[in-house]
Amino acid sequence: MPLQYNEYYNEQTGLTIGLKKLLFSKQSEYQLVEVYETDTWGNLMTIDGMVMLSERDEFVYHEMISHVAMFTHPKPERVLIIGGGDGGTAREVLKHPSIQQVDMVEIDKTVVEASKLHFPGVGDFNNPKLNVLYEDGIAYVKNMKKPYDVIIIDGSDPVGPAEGLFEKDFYQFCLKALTPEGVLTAQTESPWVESYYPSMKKVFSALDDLFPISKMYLNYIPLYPAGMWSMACASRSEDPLGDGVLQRAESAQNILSALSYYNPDVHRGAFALPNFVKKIIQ
Ligand code: SPD
Repeated sequence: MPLQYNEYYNEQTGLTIGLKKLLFSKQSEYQLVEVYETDTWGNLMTIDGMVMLSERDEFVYHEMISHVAMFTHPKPERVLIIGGGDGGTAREVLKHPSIQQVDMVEIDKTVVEASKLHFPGVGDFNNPKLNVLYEDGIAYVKNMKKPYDVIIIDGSDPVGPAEGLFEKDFYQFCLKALTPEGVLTAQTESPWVESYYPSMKKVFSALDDLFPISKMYLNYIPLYPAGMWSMACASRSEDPLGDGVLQRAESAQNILSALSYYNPDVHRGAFALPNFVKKIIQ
């Protein structure tokens, strides 16, 4: 086994992580799921050679994809997570006392298996409010029976099984699957990696057409390509930058005190976009 993990996002340019050993490797029906012990980042999960999470930096992604949506909705009770098999997003959502049910629809059981074995601090899989379904998320949203207050798209990159999560049809189904005050967040790749631009443009133009409110926001994840990561927040009525949203967040000290990245200032600031990023989705 090489002593380094390399993820190239442009020719020979990429990310290098020092490895200690390979802990898990399984080619599922859908993808290759691997877990390594690293020299700096704790355990690291990759899917088809792309970093999904490390123990040390996972809090950024999971807090930002969850709490922006959860505080934007006035009282989120039912949440749907598409993907999210490592359990980190569900863990954050379940911190909100208004929650009654979280349905996590993960296509690949192997991701959950790897997380339970090697990321014990990430998932909250024994929480009785969490219902894990091993199904295709796109088909699930299309045939949704009862609408959700929040939908979080915690998928992989736009290659392989996650490709459909960047298509307009999918977001049309999501819109229909949301309650009138419903809010959606999704991971939308790095603004520094040009090969992602077509997917980013597709998602933001779909959200813009379909939802009354849609915005990009940013966060900083050291192990994702180029470190700067974008997410989308689309909403049927609440503006994620509305006063009510930030007040709700301010007053939830019981949740905030246990977080490592998200706070109301970060929430507000995350929506400030550099000009080159605005241009990608204009
Ligand atoms: N290139 C990284 C994209 C990863 C998005 N999903 C990560 C899963 C974490 N729950």
